[in-house]
Amino acid sequence: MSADRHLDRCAGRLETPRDPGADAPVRDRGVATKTREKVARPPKFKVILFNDDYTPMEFVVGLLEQVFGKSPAEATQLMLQIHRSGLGIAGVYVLEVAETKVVTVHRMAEERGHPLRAGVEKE
Ligand code: TYC
Repeated sequence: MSADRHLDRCAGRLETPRDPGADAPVRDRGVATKTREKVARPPKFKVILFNDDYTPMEFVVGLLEQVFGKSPAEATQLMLQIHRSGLGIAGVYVLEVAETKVVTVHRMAEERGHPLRAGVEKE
């Protein structure tokens, strides 16, 4: 398969476009040009959770389940990894979602009087 056909497949394009005019070469004084839609991949951001000495383990596990969609087993393993190593990645998202997760973590922790901190880092 040619590289172009491969890219078309990856972009989810039909092999035979319904509207042949849309992807057809535009001829301009003998020079054929082809416009190709770019596949936009927005940058992703890690939500980092930091260890501290006071936030209860059960609270962190519950938060990882509720806010980051982890299973109870995943949440427990990740909490222990953060507890032992100092920090861990709770999830990877586009910037707006990552920032919202951090705000949610801080709000939930503050409501309970826990010092838990989270941050965003570009992948
Ligand atoms: N170190 C905390 C404790 O011993 C538990 C903890 C885990 C806190 C992960 C924060 O991100 C954290 N109670």
